[in-house]
Parts: sequence; structure tokens; C-alpha cells
Amino acid sequence: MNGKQSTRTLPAGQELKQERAIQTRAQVLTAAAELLSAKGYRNTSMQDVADRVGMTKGAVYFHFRSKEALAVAVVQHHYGQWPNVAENIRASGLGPLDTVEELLNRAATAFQKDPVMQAGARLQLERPLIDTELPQPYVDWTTLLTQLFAEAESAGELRPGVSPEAAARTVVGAFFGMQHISDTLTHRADLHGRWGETRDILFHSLRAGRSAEHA
Ligand code: LUB
Repeated sequence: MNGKQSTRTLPAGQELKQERAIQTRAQVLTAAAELLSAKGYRNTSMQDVADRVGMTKGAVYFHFRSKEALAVAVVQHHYGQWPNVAENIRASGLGPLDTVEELLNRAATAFQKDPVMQAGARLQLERPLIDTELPQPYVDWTTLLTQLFAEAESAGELRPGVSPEAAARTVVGAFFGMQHISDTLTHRADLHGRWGETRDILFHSLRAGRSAEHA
């Protein structure tokens, strides 16, 4: 046995191949998200995805074994980045409540601009059409925000009597409804305005009042 040949290190050629496969998979996912966000699940075929990404249908199936698997991957991807984004914002020095606000500011931008976010939201609404289990909606965001609101409570930033879980559920519900209405009425053109209103009203009631205010 040769100790130098660890299982982690592939020969240079294979590593390159793997790297290329990861890139191709990401291109397929992006093309699928663009189609799914615009046309929905029923009206998007694997052939459409292949045409958009300039590959054969067989090559697309190599990366995703079914249209259902592709939908699951898009929805997973649309949740996947947010815990890291939250950590980065927190690490930049913002307090927990400011972190929630900034995180959702960025989510608002992403729902307006990023096909993966838009496709994820659309696919969640189309769950009954999709013949597989998608990730449960709302729970990831609720868990993430509950942690931040719990930190806010410990730091004395949360209005006394507000539970972190209730705050998280309320904010997720309001954000979800806000972006859905904005999508339905304006294709999300007014999303930043609507999010600004929702955010200011919600956080006014979530933040602990400054003690000097009542003096
Ligand atoms: C959110 C959507 C759209 C939460 O968590 C989810 O599943 C959501 C799509 O299903 O908004 C936004 C904080």
C-alpha cells in the first residue's frame, strides 16, 4: 500500500474531468432555473433544458436522472446559500437584528434578479404537479431566523415578550406573502418598495425600545 495515494487526491486528468462535470452541472441547473421560472414545471421539458444549455438530452440526464430530480436540485439550491450569507453578514460586525434585516434585503434582491430563487419559489407553488418530495417550504428560513432572533433576545435587542420562534414565523410569513403578491401583481418590479414597508413595520414592533425613549 502506498501512503501517498490518499482517497482524496485524484490523478490530475480525473480531477480536471470532475471539475468540468461540476461546472456543467451548474450550467444545466441555471438553464433549468431560467426555463422553470418563466414557463413553470409542466411546460419545461428536459429537451428544452438541453437546447438552452447546448447539450444533448442524454448529457442532461447524465447530471440529473429525471425532471423531478432537477426540480429538487433547483429548490435545494434556492435554500442552500442563505445560512452562509447570514454568517458572512454576522461576521462583518452587524448585530443579530440588523443581520436579519440585511439578510432579507439580499433575499429581496435575489428574488427579484436570480432565476434560481424565482424558480424555487415557483416550484414550491407547483408542488402538486411534481411527482416527488420537494424540500419542505418555509422551515429552513424559519430555523435560520429563529437562531438569529434568539441571539437578538440574548443581546437585549428583541422587544421583551416576543418569542424568537414567533418572530421568525411572522417574518417568514410576511416575506413569503409580500414577494408572492409582488410577483402576481408586478412580476416583482415593486418588490423592493413592498419589502421596505413590510420590513419597517415588522422591525419596529420586534426591536426593543431604547430605554431613554420613555424618560
Ligand atoms: C420564502 C419561499 C418564498 C421565505 O421559505 C420559503 O419556502 C420561501 C418559497 O417557498 O419566500 C422567505 C423568507
